[in-house]
Formats: sequence, structure tokens, C-alpha cells
Amino acid sequence: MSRLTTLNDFILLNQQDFPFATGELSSILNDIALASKLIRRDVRMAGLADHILGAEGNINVQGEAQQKLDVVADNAFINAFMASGVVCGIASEENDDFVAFETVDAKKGKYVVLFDPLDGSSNIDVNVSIGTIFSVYRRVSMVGGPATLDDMLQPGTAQVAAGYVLYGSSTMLVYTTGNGVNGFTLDPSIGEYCLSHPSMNMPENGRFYAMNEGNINECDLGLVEYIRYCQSRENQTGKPYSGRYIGSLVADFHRNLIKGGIYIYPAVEASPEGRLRLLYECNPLAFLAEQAGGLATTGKDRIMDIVPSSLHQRVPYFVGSKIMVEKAMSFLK
Ligand code: AFP
Repeated sequence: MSRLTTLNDFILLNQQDFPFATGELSSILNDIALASKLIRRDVRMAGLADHILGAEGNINVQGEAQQKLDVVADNAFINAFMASGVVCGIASEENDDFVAFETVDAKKGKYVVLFDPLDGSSNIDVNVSIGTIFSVYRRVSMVGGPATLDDMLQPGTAQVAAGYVLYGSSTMLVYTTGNGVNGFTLDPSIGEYCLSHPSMNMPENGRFYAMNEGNINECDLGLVEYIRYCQSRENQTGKPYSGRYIGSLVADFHRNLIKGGIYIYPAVEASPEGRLRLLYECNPLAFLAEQAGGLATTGKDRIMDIVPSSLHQRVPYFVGSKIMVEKAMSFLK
């Protein structure tokens, strides 16, 4: 029997690929892995345990009803990072403002982590895949002081690591530190993430498109034409692409990463800036997409080049197989 490579083994083996290899980034990845196992445990109990299903009763800064599991997941990550001594602050979808950790040890941390603790959380109550998305940056403020807003508002090109956890039919952790993309599947019997998808490459082209087509009458006419093209026989497959939209960005992205495809959330009347958040949804998946040979743009510009102006900034998002994203962009006026 060949030996399993656990996430821990893999991180240790590849530590030298990371430009600032001091073991600190590795410890952040281990914290994320641990927090994700706690969340997975709760996700698996949804439907059985009262404290897990349903709304928390709060509305977050995005104007969305927080689910109980959103809050559980947010706390699991914050607690893991706060205790790490490596992370000086965080920003997340669930908190209006960023959090600068106050202990002396945390202030010595060189990193900040931006995350969406449970993406696609409206799918929790209906037993559909959800995910966690994360992005790690080196702080730009002075080590020893509190984390600042400038630490959080860095362009995607400054990310040192990014990834996601998908709580699906199995639980997977997929990440990059800028040296390709690797995927690990949780073996629940031993409680370890094991390398299952080494060196992931996104096919250059695909036959899946993912968009909330309920919005079609509110989009740019060029995009309407692109969707018609997807539904026609004019594309490279000679038959209509298959539409697949889960409503959990992580799950839609993961399918496209493996099989090839495009995910689109454009500017629409209700969300003229787009719906998805640049810092903890679009940038991390853009880093993964590019590392796997794909593309991520606003329809015009590269996502990772955007200099953020606020924590919860939204942008239009076109991400996936390179040829498909380029084709979609060619239709936009
Ligand atoms: P939630 O986490 O609030 O469910 O948002 C999910 C999400 O950010 C992304 O994961 C989905 O693809 C997208 O929003 C769904 O938005 P629509 O419901 O407007 O299609």
C-alpha cells in the first residue's frame, strides 16, 4: 500500500517553496484545517441539532440574514487565528469591521487572514454543498502594533496563500501558496486531510456555465448574447453548454476547476457593483484560478489588480477556464 500524504506532511515538504519559509504560514494552514474540521462536524449535524439549522436573527453588514452556522463558523476561525500568535488580525463577511487582535503575542503576528466562513450559507438548511474561502496576506503595518485597515486593503496580487474548504459529499481543502494548486480530501476515519488532487489544472475550455439566470433581464446586453452563445451550437462542443448553478460559489468554482467551466456574477440592477465580495470571495478564488491556468476578471479588468477601497467591496465576477472567460469578455460592450 502506498503511503498517504497528509496535509501536514505536504506542508512540511513544501515549506521551502514559500518565499518567507519560517513555519508561520504552515501554522495558519493547520489552523484553517482544524477550524474546518470543527465546522464540518457541525455541518454534518445540521437537521439533527437545534443550534445549527436556521437563522441567527441578525442581519450582517451585507444586509443578509446570518445563519446560525455562519456565526459558529466565524467564531471557529477567529478563535483559531487569535490563539495562533502568527495572525494579528482578520476580516470576515460576518463582521462589519476588521478585528485587530489585542494580545501582545497576536500583535507580533506577521499575517492577516480575510475569509468568508460559510459561503453559500442559504444552502445550509436544504442540505446543499457550502464552503469556506480564505486569503492570507503579510501585514503592511509595523509588527508589534495592532493590525490596521491598510493590512486588509491589499490587492489580490499581494496574497501569499489562498484557498477554500468545500463541505460537499466529501470535505476538501484546496489551496495555493503561489506554486500551483493542490487538493486534499478529509478522511473522516482518521481525521486527516490527505493529498487527493495534486497539481490541479483547470481545463482551458469547458462545457459548463454557471450564472443566476433569474437576473438575465437585468444584465448588460453583451452578456445576454454570451449566454445565448452558451446555449447555442456555435461553441467548440457543437451543442449547448450545460447550465449548472448551485448558489454556493465554492461548489460552482470547484466543479469548474476540475471539469472546466465559467462562473459569472455580473453587475445587475439590484447590485450595480456586482454581488460578490472582492476581498474574501473573488480574490482568493482568482489566485487559485490563475495558479491552475484559469482567469478571473470583472469582465474588463483582472480581479487581482484591483486596489480595494473598502472591506466589503463588491465587484462583477467572471472566473473559470481561460478560453471561456476570454470569450465572455469579448461579448461585453
Ligand atoms: P450566501 O453565502 O449569502 O448564501 O451568498 C452566496 C454567494 O455569495 C455565492 O456563494 C453564490 O454564488 C451567490 O452568492 C448566490 O447569489 P444569488 O442568490 O443572487 O444567485
